[in-house]
Amino acid sequence: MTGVFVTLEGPEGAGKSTNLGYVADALRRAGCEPLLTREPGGTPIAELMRGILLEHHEESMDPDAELLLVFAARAQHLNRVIKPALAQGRVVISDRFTDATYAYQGGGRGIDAARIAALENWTQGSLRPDLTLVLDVPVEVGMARARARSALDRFESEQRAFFDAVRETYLQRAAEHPARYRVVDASGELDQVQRHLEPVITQILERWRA
Ligand code: T5A
Repeated sequence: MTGVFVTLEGPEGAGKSTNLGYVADALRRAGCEPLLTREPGGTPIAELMRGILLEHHEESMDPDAELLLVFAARAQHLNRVIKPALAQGRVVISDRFTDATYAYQGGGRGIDAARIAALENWTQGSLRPDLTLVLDVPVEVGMARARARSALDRFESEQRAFFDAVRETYLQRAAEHPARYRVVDASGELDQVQRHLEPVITQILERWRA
């Protein structure tokens, strides 16, 4: 793979979608047209799976079913969209990827990380993001933003302990693998957050040109 694979992660309401647009605009100004995508989703079939994952259902979703559906959507997305774009040398920026599975299904639902790692290896082989940007925000700040924006989806309707575990898992993973992760404080005003993104944008461009 000759392209650059970047993922944006963080708890609910961290500002991933907002800042993805900012990063993409900066790359375009530098002559790099990134492929922007998201998980769960990113292809028509994977977006159908996203609907099942995010919508409320009368029946509660079994955590294993949730985990497998996340990876089913990922297999579709990876093989139909991400890998072909990387093979063409493009910068691919995904709004969430497998770190979200460790955070939500692992931290939040309590599924053993080894089971997630087994599915990660099966679905992705050796492919991992080149750079993962974690937008970190306290749970109450992120949830206030999410509530102000729209009705809460199935994940956003979880309890406080779930979100604490999600945030904690992201920070733990970033601390364990500092070479791949950049943690940015996303609790401040947008222009302040975006100033912190400048070194990340430079790093993406350097890798893309290398
Ligand atoms: N999921 C996903 C799993 O459980 N396992 C997995 O493996 C994967 C891949 C969908 C859900 O799926 C789960 C996790 C998620 O719950 P999603 O579509 O990324 O994932 O959904 P959310 O995380 O819910 O994304 P949001 O759209 O809610 O949050 P964003 O993208 O982080 O935030 P954004 O940019 O939309 O901003 C939210 C609001 O805050 C404002 C924005 O204007 C917007 O109104 N805002 C700020 N306001 C003030 N100051 C700032 N600095 C601000 N930044 C943004």
